[in-house]
Amino acid sequence: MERTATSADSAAPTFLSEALAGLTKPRKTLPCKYFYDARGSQLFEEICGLDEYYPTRTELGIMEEHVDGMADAVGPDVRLVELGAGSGRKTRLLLDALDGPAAYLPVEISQAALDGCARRLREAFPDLEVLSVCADYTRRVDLPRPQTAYEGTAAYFPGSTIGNFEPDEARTFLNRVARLVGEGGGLLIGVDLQKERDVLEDAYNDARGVTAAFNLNLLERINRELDGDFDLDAFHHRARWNPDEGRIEMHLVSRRPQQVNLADEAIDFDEGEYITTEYSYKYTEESFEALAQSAGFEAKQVWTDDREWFSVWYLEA
Ligand code: AVJ
Repeated sequence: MERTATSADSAAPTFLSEALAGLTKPRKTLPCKYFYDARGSQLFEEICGLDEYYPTRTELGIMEEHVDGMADAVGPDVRLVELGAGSGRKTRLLLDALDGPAAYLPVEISQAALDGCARRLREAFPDLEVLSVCADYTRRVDLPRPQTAYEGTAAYFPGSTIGNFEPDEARTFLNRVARLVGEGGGLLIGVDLQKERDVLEDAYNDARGVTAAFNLNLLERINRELDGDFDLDAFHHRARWNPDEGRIEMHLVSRRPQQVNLADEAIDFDEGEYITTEYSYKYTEESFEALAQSAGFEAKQVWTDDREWFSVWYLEA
């Protein structure tokens, strides 16, 4: 069975409106969700395999060691909603361990990524009901009802993508998820932890420059899709740890004074002026538990690796 539900929303902002809004602010920004076109998604997969980029392999290691405990926490016969469609490796581990999940519902804004995810999952779990939902999970999502009877709803949000939200947005988002899964529902979520500066900064400044290419691809995408005229050689990638805010900040720094045209706007850059393209917040166990609680979740269990570099949480609404 193949069905795709789409939450169309005519009031939704577009790439152009969001890019213009960000680039005309006194402190220029671009939303990190636009990193993930075909090339960006490919570069991100490459980042996940880099020596310096510890989060992916650390989270996978935690999953491999503790997935049975996670499956126990989630419980039997759930409707499993994944927020974002990844490469599917962690998801397959989880689905394998879960006791008779009733259905799997990937929620993903990119139709292509969604299709790829659904295809791989159907291949790996031919008996599982897979219901694709093409929607922006940061906004309201209506979930389709599986044909299979289910006990409750659990959400899965791996990869520390929660770190891309600022604290207020993270709280709003988690509260939305709490309402989505309903009282007694759960959220299994991967959260990157604070650690020494060098480890953090190396993870976002890899020696091969893959993260730099990933960051710069955002300008290439604006040129291609929005008819912008960014000179890619006139910007460089930078990532630094801000210990006061507890976040990695990714920037695209202008190498010289320049003007960039986008739609009918001329955007001026000073030398050294930068666009903030991503925040990646890192939590402590205490700060994440407090955040979860403030969003209407109770932290039921947390799993970490030996070095306590990454954490996976089971939260209950
Ligand atoms: C895993 C998507 C949250 O913040 O680490 C990787 C993306 N950015 N390298 C992260 C990312 C630069 C990322 N997320």
